[in-house]
This record gives sequence, C-alpha cells and structure tokens, in this order.
Amino acid sequence: MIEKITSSQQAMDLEAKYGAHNYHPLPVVLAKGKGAKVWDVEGKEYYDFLSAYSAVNQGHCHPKIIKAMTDQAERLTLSSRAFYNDALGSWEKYVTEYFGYDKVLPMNSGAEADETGLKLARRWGVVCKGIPNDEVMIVCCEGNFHGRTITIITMSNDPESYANYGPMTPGFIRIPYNDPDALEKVLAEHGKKVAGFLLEPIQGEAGVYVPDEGYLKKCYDICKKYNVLFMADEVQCGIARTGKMLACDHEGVRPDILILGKALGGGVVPVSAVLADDDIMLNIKPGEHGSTFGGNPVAAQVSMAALEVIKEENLMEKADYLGKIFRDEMSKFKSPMIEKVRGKGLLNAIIIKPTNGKEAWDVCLKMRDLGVLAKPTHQHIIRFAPPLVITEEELRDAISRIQEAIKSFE
Ligand code: IF1
Repeated sequence: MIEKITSSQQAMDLEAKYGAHNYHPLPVVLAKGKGAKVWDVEGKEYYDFLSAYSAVNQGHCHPKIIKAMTDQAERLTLSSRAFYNDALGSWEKYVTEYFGYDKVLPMNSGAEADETGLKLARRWGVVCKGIPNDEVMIVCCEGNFHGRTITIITMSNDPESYANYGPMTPGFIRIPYNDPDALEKVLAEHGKKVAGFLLEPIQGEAGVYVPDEGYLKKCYDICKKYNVLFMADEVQCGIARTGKMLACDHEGVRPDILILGKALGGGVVPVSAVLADDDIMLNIKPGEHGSTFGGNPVAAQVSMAALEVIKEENLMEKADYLGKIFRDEMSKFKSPMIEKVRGKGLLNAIIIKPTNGKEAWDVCLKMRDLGVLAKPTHQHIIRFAPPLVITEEELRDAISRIQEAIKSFE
C-alpha cells in the first residue's frame, strides 16, 4: 500500500523504519520548493541554505527548467545510447561551446563523472604517455571528497568514507592540499608514472576550504612540467557557485579534464559530465565506457535550460556580490561562537566554537526553528550555500535569522 504523508513525523518514522540508515538528516521534511525557499509538510517556510549541496544553484523548480523537462518528458524520456536521440547532439554542442572543450561525455552522478575522469586519465597515461598499464598512478589530495564508489573512497582519508569496505583500488598517491611543493616533490619522484592530478578547486566536504591564491595556477604549471593531466572536480564549486563559472576561472586555469555534476542538472534531474579535448577524450573508443541513463533526452534538455538560466540571470555576478555581503555581515557580527567565516561567492562556511555545551548541530536546529536550513559538515563547521537566485533582501533577512540563532546560545 502507498502511504499518504500528512505529517513530518510520519515521514521521518517511515524513513527510520524502512530506509537504510546511511544518513542523519536534520529533522525537517520538505514538501515544496520555489526559488530560494522551501516549505515543510506542515507548510512552514524556510530559506534553503544548502541548495542540495549546490545542485539547485538555479533555485527550486525554476519554471524554465521545469518546462524543458516536462516538454521533453511528454515526447521521449530515454533512448539509451544504443540509438541516437534528437536532444543529445544539441546538448553536446551547447555544453562544449559553453565551457570551451572539444568533447563532452555525459553521465549521471558526480561520482560517475569522477570515475570517468579517472578512466580517461589512466587511458591517456597508458596510450599517450606510455605508462605500463599496471603502473599508472593518479595523485589526489588529503581531505578530498569525490563521491562514494569503491575507487573514489580509496582516495579518501576520512575513515567514515572508506573504513571496512574491503580492499581498495591501487594506483593513488595522496598529498596535502594547498601545498604546491608537495605536488612538485611527488611528481619529481614519480612523475613518469603519474597520469593525472585530481583536486577540488575549493574543498567542499572538508569544510569549504579555499586554498591560497595562486595554488591552482602553481599546480597547473607543475602538472605541465611533468606531462601530467590537471583534473578539476568542479561538481560542487562549479557552475557559478563561487562567483565565476568555474572555481578554476578565479586563477585563469583551464583544466585538462573538467568534471561537472549537481547544478548541471539544475537540481531537477541528475546530470554529470566530463569535458576534455580530443587528444584525451578520443582514447576511449566505442564500447569501452558508458551508462544507460547518461545523455538521456530529458537530462539533455534540462541541462541546456539550467545552463541558460545561469547566464540569463547573471548568477555568477550575483554569487560574487551576495557572497561578499554574507561574509561582511557575518564577520561584522561579533560572537564568541563564531571562530571564522570563509568562502568564495555563495559557497561559505562558518566555524563554530562550541559554547555552553552547544555546537554546530544545535545552531542548525535553532536556525531551522527560525526558518533557515543549513547542515553541519564535520562537527563544528556549518556550510551556507543558498540558491544563487536568492535576492539581496531575502539574503539579508536570512542573515539576521542566522545571527539571532547564534545569539540565542550566548
Ligand atoms: C552525499 C559532502 C557536498 C562532491 C564533489 C563529487 C561528488 C560530490 C566535489 C559526488 C558530492 C556530496 C554528496 C552528498 C553530500 C555531498 C557533499 F557533504 F559530502 F561534502 F556536496 F559537500 N565531487 N558531494 O562534493 O557527487 O555522486 O553525489 O552526485 O550525501 O553524499 P554525487
């Protein structure tokens, strides 16, 4: 029997009883969303300051994106890649022109796109760089988060992600983040066997960790010196979130392999992609990689609309402008509970100093009561990342609620 939900408690009880316990959500049950706002089952209104981890940069249920989805869904939803469909080619042209690459490979989740990037780099390493197949290595960073597959958790140094999942995938070297000398050192030693260097231009899960200015450019130059591919996971920080189209754009760096997800599907359907030029992308031949749903016509139409909205509504400029307001206002607001405010554009974090036995989780619960939704990452960091369509007035209203929540614990 399909049970009809009439209260938040009922929905949470069902999840606890029938769902796997692989999450610990903030106790709030969402039933509706519009722009920067969401509503729970009882009709209480909130500002969404998580944006589904930056997947809804364009705002909830954006009319243009929803229309693209429903128009296509009424015609054809899935062809598989065994046949062509009349949407994928348009998307491929649009996306490659949009980001400036020869080719794009569509997948669904961010993890799949990262896996695809790793396969592309390994393949390029073997075929083009001449590394023996069993000896190809990829360099990654401490504190990384690239998803949940076995290979990806191999790269993680967070036991919560990797522990007790059995044998890991060989071929990775992990170095400290925000440390170009560490990259130089590892490539000086192993460069001949390294195909690629994978990093998040801003580390999200690590707590919105923004590297020093110049780090990306230095790493890019070191990669070039050792003929190693520079691979950027922009799944979370890309697509206007940090005030530029890509976080790498802040330093004028063009990744050899660009990995996108989340907001590429406008928070409507899962769409991820890897972009690269022909010398890299064409090393994968027919039958050697793919996905049933990757490049489906609904995803293609939704994704084009989602990317158009970014430009039409000047969301890069908005993220930059509003992000400065957020950091200014939160930095001006002196509270013993706020240790640090950091971020770029509308990807920000506040480091909470536990006070009177209250920590980040308690602050998030209080904010929820006051109508702002955000979630701690690690014990003491709260991420603040509203949809980029939020207005200045809404942002300022939300900021005063956030401050009220923090004040209530002093
Ligand atoms: C969850 C965090 C965010 C990502 C980067 C790839 C992926 C992600 C840079 C994989 C995914 C997620 C997944 C989400 C929580 C979340 C997250 F808290 F873990 F750190 F966003 F900040 N690269 N990030 O951030 O993409 O396969 O999920 O589509 O619940 O695990 P995916």
